[in-house]
Amino acid sequence: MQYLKLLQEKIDSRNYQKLIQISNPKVHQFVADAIELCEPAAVFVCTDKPEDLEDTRRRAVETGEERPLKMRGHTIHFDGMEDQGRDREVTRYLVPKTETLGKALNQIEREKGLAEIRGLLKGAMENRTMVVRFMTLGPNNSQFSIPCVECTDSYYVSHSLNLLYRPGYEEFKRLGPKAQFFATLHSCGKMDERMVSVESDKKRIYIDCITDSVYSVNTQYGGNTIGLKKLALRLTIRKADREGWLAEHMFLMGVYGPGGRKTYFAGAFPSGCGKTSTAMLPGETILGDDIAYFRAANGRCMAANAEAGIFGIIQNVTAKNDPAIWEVLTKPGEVIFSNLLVKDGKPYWLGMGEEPPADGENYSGDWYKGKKDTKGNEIPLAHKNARYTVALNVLKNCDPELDNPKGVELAGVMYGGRDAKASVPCQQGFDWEHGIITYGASLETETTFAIVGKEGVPEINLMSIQDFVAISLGKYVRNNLEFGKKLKKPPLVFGVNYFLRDKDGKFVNGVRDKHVWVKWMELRVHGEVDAVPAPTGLIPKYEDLAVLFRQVLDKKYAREDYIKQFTIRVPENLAKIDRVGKFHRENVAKAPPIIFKVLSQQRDRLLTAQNKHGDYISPFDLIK
Ligand code: SPV
Ligand code: MN
Repeated sequence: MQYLKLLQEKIDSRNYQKLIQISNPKVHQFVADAIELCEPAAVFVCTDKPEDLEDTRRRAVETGEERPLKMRGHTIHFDGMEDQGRDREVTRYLVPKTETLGKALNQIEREKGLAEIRGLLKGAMENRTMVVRFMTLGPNNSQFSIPCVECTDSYYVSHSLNLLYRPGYEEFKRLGPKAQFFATLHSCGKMDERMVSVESDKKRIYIDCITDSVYSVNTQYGGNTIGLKKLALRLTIRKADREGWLAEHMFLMGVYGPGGRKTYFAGAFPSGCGKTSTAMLPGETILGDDIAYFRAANGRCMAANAEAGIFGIIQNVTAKNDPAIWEVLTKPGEVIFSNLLVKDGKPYWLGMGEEPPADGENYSGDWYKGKKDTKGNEIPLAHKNARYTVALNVLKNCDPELDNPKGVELAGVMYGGRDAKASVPCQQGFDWEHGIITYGASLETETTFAIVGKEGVPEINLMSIQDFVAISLGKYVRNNLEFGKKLKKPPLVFGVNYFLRDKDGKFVNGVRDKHVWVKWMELRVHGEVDAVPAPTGLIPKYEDLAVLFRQVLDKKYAREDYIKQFTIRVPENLAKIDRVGKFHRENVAKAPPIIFKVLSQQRDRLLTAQNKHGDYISPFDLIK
C-alpha cells in the first residue's frame, strides 16, 4: 500500500515499528498524509513509556520553545504578541457546499477551506521533527473514552499533552483496526529566533466535521493548538449529539456535606465569571476545570472529566485565595507557565499579591515598565490570559475518582454569569427544564467596561459553550432538555451570579460567599433545607444561610445583607427575559418552542408578584 511505503521511507525503523504496532489503517493514512504535506525532517512516534514522555520534556527545552525556570521542573513558554488567546475570527468549520451550520457559526466552504489550510501547511515542518501523539479524552477503558491522535511540530504542544490528557498509545493498540478517533494536524509555521510563530496573519484553525479532524497552523497558543482541548470539543459535541449524551464546557467538583459525605456538581461559567475559583474552593475536591461529559446510565447521570490536567488562567492566583494551586505553582514539580514575566528565573503574574520587578522578559521579549506595543498601548508585565499547565493529580485537592471509568454520579449543575442587575446570587430551578432554560440558555456575561464605573453591555453566552457548539444552537439546547428525560432523578439545576451590584455600583457579595452557595446546594440535593419560591426560582431561606455563613466563613450574616442580595428585582428580570427571548428568536436556529413557553411563564410570575408586592420584592415578603 502506498501510504505504508511512504511511512517506511520517511520514518526511521524504531519509530516506524512503534507506529505499525497500532493496527489501524486510518491512523497510518493520517500520519502518512501529514508527512507528505508538511515534510518534516524526522518523525518521533511517542508512546506511553516514561522515556518517550521524558524525551518530549527534554526536547521542549532543547528546541527553545520552553525555558527552564529556577524551580526544578518549572518552564516558561511564550506565544506571539498576536497569539495570546483563542482566535474566534480564524477558527472555522469546513462545511460542504450544500450545507450550513446556521449564522451563529463561523464557517467556510469545505473544498475552499481545505485548499487554503493545506496550502499553508505545505512544507511547514521543514527542518523540524513531527511528533505523533496518541492520547485519550475521558478515562481509559470506559464508555467515555475517545481516542485522539495529534501530529505536531511543537514540543511545547506535545509536552502540554503529557500533562493535560491520559496516555492513549496502548489504548490505540488495544482498540485495533476499526477504532474511530479524532485527529489534529498542527504546525507552528515560521518561527523567529525566540521560537515564536510569526505569521499571525496566516493563522488558521479549520475543523473538518466530515473526517473528524482539525488543522491548525501559524499559532502556538494552547487553545488553538492542543487538539484535544477546544478543537476536539467541537467534534465531541457532534459525536455526543449522534450518540445521545452531552459534552459540556464545565468543571466537576466534589462538595463535602454533613458527616463527611461527598456530592458531585458541575458548573458552566463564561471566562472571568468565577469558574476555576469555584472548582477550587478550599476544602472541597476538584475533578475537572474545563470539559465534562455526561452520560445517562440506568437512569443516573454519570459525569467524567475529558481531561486530566489544568490549563488555567494565572491572573489573580494568590496564596491566600488559592492555596492548593499556589502550592503547586511555587514548589518543585512539573509546571509549564506561559505568557507571564520572568526575572532571574522567577515567574510573576498580574494580581499575584507580590511586588513585581520593573523589568524582565515576557511575551513581548525584553520588557520594562512603560514599554509600548506598535499601536502605542502599554504592554502589561504579563498577559491577562497568561496560563499555567499542570496535571490534576499533583493538586492536594484532586478528587480520587478522576480516572474512574464509570465516572461519578452528578447531583447538581450550576450556571454562573456576570450580571450586575438582575439575577439573585444563588437560586434553584423549579425543575431540569426551567433551570436549563432560565439559567443555562439565558447565561449572560458583560463586555468589558468602556468607562470605569459604567456597567458593561450584557452579552449572551449560551451555557458558556457558544464558541464550541458545532451543531445548531437550538439542537444543542434541545439535547440538554431531552437528556433530563433519560434520568430518574435529574441533577438539580442552580443559577449563580457572583457579580450582582447595588445601586451605587458596589458588589453585594464578598468573593468567598460562593462557598456558602455551594454548601447550600449540597444540602438542597439531600433535602435538608427548605427554599422560598420566588418568581425566578427557589431561593435560600435566611436562617439556613445564617448558619452556613457562620459554619463556612465564620461570619455573621445580617438580615439586611440577605434582603439586599435576594430582593427580586422585577424590572431588571423582565428586561433580561426580553433580551434572552430576542437572542433565541434571532440567533438560535431551530430554537425549541419550550424555551419561549418557559420564559413567558417566568414573565407571568414576575408580573403577578409585581402586582402584589411592587418592583422590588424582599425575600421575606415571599414567605407566606
Ligand atoms: C477557555 O477559554 O474557555 C479556556 C482556555 O478554557 S482555551 O484553551 O483557550 O479554550
Ligand atoms: Mn474553557
